Amino acid sequence: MDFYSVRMRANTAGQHISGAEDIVSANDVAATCAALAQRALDHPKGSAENTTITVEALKEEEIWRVPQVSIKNLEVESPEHAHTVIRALLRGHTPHVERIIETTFAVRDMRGAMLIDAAQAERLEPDLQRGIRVSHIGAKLAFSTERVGKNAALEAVILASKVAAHPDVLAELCISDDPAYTTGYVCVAGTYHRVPHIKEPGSRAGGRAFIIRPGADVLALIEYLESHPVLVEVNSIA
Ligand code: PML
Ligand code: MG
Repeated sequence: MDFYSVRMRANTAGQHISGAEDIVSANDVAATCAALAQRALDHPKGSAENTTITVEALKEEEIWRVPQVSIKNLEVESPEHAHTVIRALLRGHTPHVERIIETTFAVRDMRGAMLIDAAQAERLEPDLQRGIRVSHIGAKLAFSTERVGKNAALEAVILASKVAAHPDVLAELCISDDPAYTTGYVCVAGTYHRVPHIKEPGSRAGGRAFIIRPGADVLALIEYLESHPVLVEVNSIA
């Protein structure tokens, strides 16, 4: 069967509005393009002025299939409590937990994620403002026509599953940059820990940090995250 990576990016006057993608079979390309185009028009940040949709043929044998991470919903009462929980989850993977948490809360408006070396807490992305954009990812059901609406949690689980499948990624910490979305997550050892109240409502803080195994081949990792096609076998996001 032929598969295609279908990716949408939308902006207004150069400001990023929306981005989404899937990997689908030839029969679903047209419907996926239509759904993604509509999504850019209906975005709560305002109808996008410019939408670009890319359709790229993939070789079936180059697509990796990875399992979905399992999900654990944590009971967290406040941002202070969230900090304690994040610290406990990341301890054991890096001696620089505090610095990594601080950095992840400090960044603003990055398009992609930070790569942070676990041993030194140094940033490894070639472009520190852009970061690394995880792409060429799909789950067949995620952005199908029945699911035109944005589902932040489902999309985050799919992205985290691609990231976690790489052996050089030890952990991921994510705080949504959406001021109204106050649930974040820590993904470690194949489990996506949902962390409610990770920040105060209205806060513009937010970014993603991937904590990287010391000695990793960073260029190969970036190539995997940005360009290697991965289909996530989604089972449940409950
Ligand atoms: C984002 O805004 O891209 C991050 C969304 C985090 C979703 C966390 C969850 O609800 O599971
Ligand atoms: Mg976002």
